[in-house]
Amino acid sequence: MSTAPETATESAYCLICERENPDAAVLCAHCYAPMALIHDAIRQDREPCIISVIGDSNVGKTVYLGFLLDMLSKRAGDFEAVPKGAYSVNLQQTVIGSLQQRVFPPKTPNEADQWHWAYYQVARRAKNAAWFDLVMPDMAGEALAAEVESPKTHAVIRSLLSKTAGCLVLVDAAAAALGSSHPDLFGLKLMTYLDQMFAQKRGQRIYNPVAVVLCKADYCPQSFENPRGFAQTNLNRVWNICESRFANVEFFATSIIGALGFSSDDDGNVVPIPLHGAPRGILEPFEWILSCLE
Ligand SMILES: Nc1nc2c(ncn2[C@@H]2O[C@H](COP(=O)(O)OP(=O)(O)O)[C@@H](O)[C@H]2O)c(=O)[nH]1
Ligand SMILES: [Mg+2]
Ligand SMILES: [Zn+2]
Repeated sequence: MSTAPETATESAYCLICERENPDAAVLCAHCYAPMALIHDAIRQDREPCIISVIGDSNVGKTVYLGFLLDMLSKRAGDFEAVPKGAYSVNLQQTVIGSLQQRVFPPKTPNEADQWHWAYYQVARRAKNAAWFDLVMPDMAGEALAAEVESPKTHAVIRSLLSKTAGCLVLVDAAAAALGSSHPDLFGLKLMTYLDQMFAQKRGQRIYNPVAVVLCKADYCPQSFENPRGFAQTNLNRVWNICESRFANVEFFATSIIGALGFSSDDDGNVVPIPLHGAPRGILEPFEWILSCLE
């Protein structure tokens, strides 16, 4: 954990990129991460415990995060969640607001300064329960893809993941079920990248909890019954690297849509219309990660 040197009473060091910022800054001027992460952890005298969400472009990260945050802030599953700053509520608002209008939320921009860094402090509603820092930069998949292809293009992603205690890896189960090898191959790249980031000693398996989340499971309901079996069949490369390198991995199916309709936009492209929201399997991966870290 980075702490400010004794002399610097008027500056603080960003937890993610470790660069200096004025003490009063709300967002880091360099990587736009929430500065409350460092201030609150120091004030509460505890180590930050970061959980992050990653996945390819278009797998459903924004939608998933929006629903997870909304459920947490409504105290679902006996959690207590405190949003830190208006920017944390924005993501949730965009997602829930869009779906009420029966459209999917707009795509996340690629520039780091337009990412939604959502920061929630989460704890179970029990006496003396530990607090967790749910820090989720709703990053564009392209940025992640660029970093995974050639490490250090997006240093922020690297430093975030190196400080991450647990990770949710989202994969497009609908595309995988249709026979596309892309979700499996991209997932394999992500897992390889995580393997390098988390490795303590060469050859040792990774103990950080990793939840592989099978998104858009409404397209392939069989994944709800048996997520592990689904992954082994349709995401075999991911399954294999998990078996050989990750000691703490679990598979979950997720969907936020009860029924889809289809329409076409002005250019004649088919666009899916979410007719009604029916979130399923949203909290489970998150709960599982917490139970591993507690
Ligand atoms: N059927 C279905 N489609 C989804 C679901 N979640 C996301 N999608 C689709 O995936 C697209 C991309 O979602 P988004 O969250 O923006 O992906 P991101 O690029 O990973 O942030 C949406 O526009 C929807 O068309 C889901 O649970 N079910
Ligand atoms: Mg997005
Ligand atoms: Zn920073």
